[in-house]
Amino acid sequence: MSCLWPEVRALLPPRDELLGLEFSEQVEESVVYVLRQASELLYCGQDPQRCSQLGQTVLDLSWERLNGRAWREVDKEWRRVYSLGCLVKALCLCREETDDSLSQAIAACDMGLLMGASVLDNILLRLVQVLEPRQATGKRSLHSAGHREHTSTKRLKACAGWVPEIRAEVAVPRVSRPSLEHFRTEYLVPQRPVILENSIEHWAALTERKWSVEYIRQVAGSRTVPVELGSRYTDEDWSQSLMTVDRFTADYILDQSNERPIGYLAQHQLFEQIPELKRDINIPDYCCLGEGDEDEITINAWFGPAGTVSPLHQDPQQNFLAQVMGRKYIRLYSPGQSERLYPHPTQLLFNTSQVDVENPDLERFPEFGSAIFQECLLDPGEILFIPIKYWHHVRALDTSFSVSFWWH
Ligand SMILES: O=C(O)CCC(=O)C(=O)O
Repeated sequence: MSCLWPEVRALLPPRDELLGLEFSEQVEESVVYVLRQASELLYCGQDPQRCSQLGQTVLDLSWERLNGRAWREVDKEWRRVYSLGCLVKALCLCREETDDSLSQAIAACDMGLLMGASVLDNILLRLVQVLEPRQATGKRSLHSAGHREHTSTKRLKACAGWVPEIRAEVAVPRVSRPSLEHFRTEYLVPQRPVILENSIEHWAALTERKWSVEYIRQVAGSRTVPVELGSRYTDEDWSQSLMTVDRFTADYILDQSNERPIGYLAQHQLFEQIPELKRDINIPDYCCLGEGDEDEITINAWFGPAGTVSPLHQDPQQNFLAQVMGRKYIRLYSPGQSERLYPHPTQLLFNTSQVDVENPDLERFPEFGSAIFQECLLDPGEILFIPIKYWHHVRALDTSFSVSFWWH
């Protein structure tokens, strides 16, 4: 294969002065100085080791700023600095051109994409797109997926294989490819949940590039993503960790042992980070009935093994939950039932019920027994419409990939 560096170099501005290393006074001059030194070395190609050290210094300093306060309070300038540090690191690794250094360079880009701000016309994403095809896919075997570092002790629940029977009286209604008007008047305006059948069967994710664990590994195996560890986010030992998709699938999905822990790739940035997956799905046409613009729609990925649970909670937007792989069991309660659902009293979890829907403690939560609900099994190719603030509890019955669209 041809030498990598010229291809990588072509992504960069022709001269280092064009890197845009000007920042507001939020960023200390000393950090900018280190960044400038690193970029000079990068452009003249001298002393790669020193360049890499300087890049690491920028990363360490900006990482502190990113993590020292609540996420929304982090200044965007520091996120730019972090992304540029990731860029320097990735570029130094590209010079080495070994399999290992390429994986590390992709990981550095992903860290910038996840934690930083977009710089230089999304250069980190463009760089990944150059590096990805260079990776020897065959070498990314399950064994190289990395060792386990997780600390979660939650194991797969013994109820694997459980498929609930849905009684007709409580089943969510189904409709096959309704017209926009029919959906609007019958479901959107009265805010009634419904399963839309035959509405996404044309998606590439369900046809020519049919999603499977193997396919996801092929497309995204070397990418670093955040994974939720533990059975549900309300549990005390629940945590989050960053790992490659290869490692996630190896340790949390493909591992057949009883010791397999629970991990969930539940992410709203995945499709921005990995456009190769986004091209396989489409925004449902019904979203045009909302008031917001298309670019205001949040697209979330939910990829995990059988047994992942999203505990009963509500969201402030309309939701189309589209099932691509595997089945899910979903229980729904209207916002009118809120008092019987015992939302957590804390600000952080006020949108989440304290009740474990599948094993309710009726002594602590007596009203829950009389709450009215609907439920369904969602199959691949189906979309569930969840109106604004409708409470939903979701359990994956199989290895599952769902895509949800939050819109208004
Ligand atoms: O699929 C899941 O586990 C949860 C989906 C969800 O909560 C949502 O789309 O808002």
